[in-house]
Amino acid sequence: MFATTIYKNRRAQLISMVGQGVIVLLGNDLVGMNYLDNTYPFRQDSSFLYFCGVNRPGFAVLLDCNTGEEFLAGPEQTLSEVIWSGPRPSLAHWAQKSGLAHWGSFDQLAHTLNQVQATTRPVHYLPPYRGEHVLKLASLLGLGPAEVEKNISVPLIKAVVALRSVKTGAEVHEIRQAIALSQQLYALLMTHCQPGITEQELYGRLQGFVLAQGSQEAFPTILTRRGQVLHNHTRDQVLAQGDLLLVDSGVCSKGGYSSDITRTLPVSGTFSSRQQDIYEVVLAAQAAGCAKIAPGVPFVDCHLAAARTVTQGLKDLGLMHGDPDDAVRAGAHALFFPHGLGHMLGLDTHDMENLGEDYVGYDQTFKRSSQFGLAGLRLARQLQSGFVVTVEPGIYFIPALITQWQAEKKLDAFIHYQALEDYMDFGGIRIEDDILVTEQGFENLSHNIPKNITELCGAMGQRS
Ligand SMILES: [Mn+2]
Repeated sequence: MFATTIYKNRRAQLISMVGQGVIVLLGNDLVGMNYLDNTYPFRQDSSFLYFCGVNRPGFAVLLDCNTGEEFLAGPEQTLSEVIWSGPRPSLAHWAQKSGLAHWGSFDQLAHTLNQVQATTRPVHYLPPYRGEHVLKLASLLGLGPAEVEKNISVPLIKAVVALRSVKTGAEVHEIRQAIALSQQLYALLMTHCQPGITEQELYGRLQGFVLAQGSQEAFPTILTRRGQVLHNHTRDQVLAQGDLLLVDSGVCSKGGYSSDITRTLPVSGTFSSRQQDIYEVVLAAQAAGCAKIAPGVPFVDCHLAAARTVTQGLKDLGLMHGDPDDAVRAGAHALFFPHGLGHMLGLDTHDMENLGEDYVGYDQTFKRSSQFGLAGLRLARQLQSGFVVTVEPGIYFIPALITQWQAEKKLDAFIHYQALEDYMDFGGIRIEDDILVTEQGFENLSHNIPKNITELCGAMGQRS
């Protein structure tokens, strides 16, 4: 947990931004896998963690924007729980740690909410992303589940996004801690990635490391020789000479902040010349996307700079043709780079995505495009100092997509379909780093994780 004053200040800002009514923030509960006592690993709701710091299941907080009163609702441990789970800190302990003056039961919380509902004062809550949250809100507010979804508070969403988007030094420190673990993790993977090992065994080594460090995966790891499947979670392949292994993974810091790193490794220890050509284009696209990063720059411009570099690079290799600017405007690069350049990073890997991607990444100035590829861009709006974003271009050869576009002769003024026939078994390459936006421009927080070809192959050359 951070110092108590940090949580008090965050809540005071939130209360003043929302202005009137009451705010309810729900923490997460334990969720049963196949019966109630057999639970998934606990993960606290990130907004609750941000404003209260309590990393335990079963809590909620009520903030009164008119009076400034704050109330923590949560469980008091029963004797049976002490017997089965051991003694835990009390509700009063958590309230004090978090700087909350009042605490009590959910019944008291419901009673206060009912009193507010009898007036014209609004009750603000965030979009529930778990069924349990919908039911809890429905019960607390006397609403049906469908009404709960309809009455989410846009002013609260906007205030939370404004606060959580800009990371303080203490938050950036947490992200650096997560990245430091990722750095060790990739060093380990580079040591063990070799022909004959299975994806599953490498993943087991990854998980073993993460658990031994007392950390958690920040999201389900992608570890695959079929990198063209963007979110491939199967791990049933054996790595072979000449394969590329794409690993997109993140871990949590002690405070719950995330890293999000992708590296693409040559299983043989060196790239073939064809792999090296494509790899260099992705690397150049990442550099082009990063080079633009500074406060005031719309992130969509970084995305388009990377897309243009992908296009120019593929043109130089004879896979695209025509004017690169026209090609990017038409969206031709999206055949190879069908996703956005990156997203916000913080307590969540896709930070605050549960609040609505358009509230996080777009605003009145930047509306989401409907063009294939650009439509997947999670962050378009102007960057601010203190944002942490990922920059993760890729080039993929997706046979199903190429085949369909080719059949439609789609954008064939820009795409050399015949030359692509040799690339149907290429796979995919993505390179991802975590970038802090600074007053001067940017800092690559994960620059120590090898990615240029000499460093990467050097690190893989150390294999036992
Ligand atoms: Mn990412």
